[in-house]
Amino acid sequence: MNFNSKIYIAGHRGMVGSAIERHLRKLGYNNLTVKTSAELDLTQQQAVNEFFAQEQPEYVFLAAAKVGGILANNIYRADFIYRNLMIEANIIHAAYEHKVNKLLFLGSSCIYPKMAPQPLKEEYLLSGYLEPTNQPYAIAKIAGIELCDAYRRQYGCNFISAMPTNLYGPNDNYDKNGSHVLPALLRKTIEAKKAGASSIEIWGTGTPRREFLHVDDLAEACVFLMNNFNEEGFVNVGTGTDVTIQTLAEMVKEAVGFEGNLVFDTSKPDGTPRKLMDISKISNLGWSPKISLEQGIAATYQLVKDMF
Ligand code: GFB
Repeated sequence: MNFNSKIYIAGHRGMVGSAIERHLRKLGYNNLTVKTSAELDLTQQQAVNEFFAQEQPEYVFLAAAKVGGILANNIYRADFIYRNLMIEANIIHAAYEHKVNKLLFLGSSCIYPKMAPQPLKEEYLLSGYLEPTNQPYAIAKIAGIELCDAYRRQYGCNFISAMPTNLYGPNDNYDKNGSHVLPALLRKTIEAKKAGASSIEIWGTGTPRREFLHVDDLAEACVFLMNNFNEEGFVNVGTGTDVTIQTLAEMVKEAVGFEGNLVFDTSKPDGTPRKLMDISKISNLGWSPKISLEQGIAATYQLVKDMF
């Protein structure tokens, strides 16, 4: 990419897309094209084709997706597979038809088998059964990787894929049932502190381990990969370290200054026991994350502390 390249960010209102837009603008890439979902419904093939025909983007960051936490994935199973398949198939095919120079597709660490060895190496994809709570979403994201690789092999398109670990940061979703664990715990803890409550509820047993990456680090990694990676397959993007959900809850308590107890609701699912990325591939390419989990939680707390 150069600073004049025409860049389309699909999903620029979401947490990932908005972070990519902020990062690109900060670096000096200003020829950006974006559309809200009201202006362009990415599940509609004809509308997507017309948009590509008119705008002729040279580079595409495919950050548009239907996403959510463990409960949303488990309940809205049809929406998660249908919307994600449609969005990625429409954009990837239009990018091929309209001769986009390069496209970056974003997936998720839930593409890996539930019981894959840890840390998760890229080669473990499709080596076992998936976690049932997010299988529809995971299968859609695996299809996205395969689309990129298939268009590369058959048509020579330079389409690449990045698989981020669990993300958090500005523009996250704080919906009580739909959100991921980190924003959910921030909200619950802030509300409990304000209400003078004696405890907060944690879903599951607190023993699953998760890795958390600040979305600004992911945005930097995406631009790095767009400029430095041109191969089939995909690249993990994470921090290489994880914590238990209980430890995360304690870190959030500390950041918020809440002194109550943690109460575990074991009627809620734990999901995958552990999801830790092996980040040697992206490290060897020359990128590593900068924002520690402590710093990231503190910064996110400052952003949202008056929201609830
Ligand atoms: O972040 P989360 O919803 O998604 O949940 P996954 C992570 C862990 O935190 C699970 C526990 O063990 C939850 O049971 N948890 C504890 C909570 N309290 C809460 C809470 O209040 N809210 C939430 N949401 N969780 C998702 C996938 O899996 O991760 C997606 O479903 C995607 O497909 C995404 O891959 C990154 O890490 O389990």
